[in-house]
Amino acid sequence: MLKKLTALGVIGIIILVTISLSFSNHSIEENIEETDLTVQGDVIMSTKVSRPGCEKNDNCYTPSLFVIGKGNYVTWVNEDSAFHSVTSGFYDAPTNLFDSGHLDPFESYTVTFDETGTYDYFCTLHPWMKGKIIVE
Ligand SMILES: [Cu+2]
Repeated sequence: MLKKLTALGVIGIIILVTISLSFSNHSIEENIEETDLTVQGDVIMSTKVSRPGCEKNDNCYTPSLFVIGKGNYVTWVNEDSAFHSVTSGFYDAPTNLFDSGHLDPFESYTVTFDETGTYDYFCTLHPWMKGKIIVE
């Protein structure tokens, strides 16, 4: 009887340890996934660009001019605390080639450029925000 109880106890402990280990493994995996999801942006919308002024230093989008090869992509990351957009064309003349819509803080947006050319873009919320992609 005592042996049976001891055996049951040992089995119980093994089960508990297995369960707790699987939980801790799970949380470690989640942390790694979150780290992997941190997007490295090519072009950043940095803090305070939602107020006029950044256009004087041409850094509303950083860098405001970005050159890539044909077939490559550009990722924008909104590192500001305000909404911004990445919209092709100019504020008074959008070209409808791409439009991120309103990007939340720390949201990213990626566009692949398959054709060479110069692509101007702007922010629909802040007319002074302008940038340019050159695809070679
Ligand atoms: Cu903006």
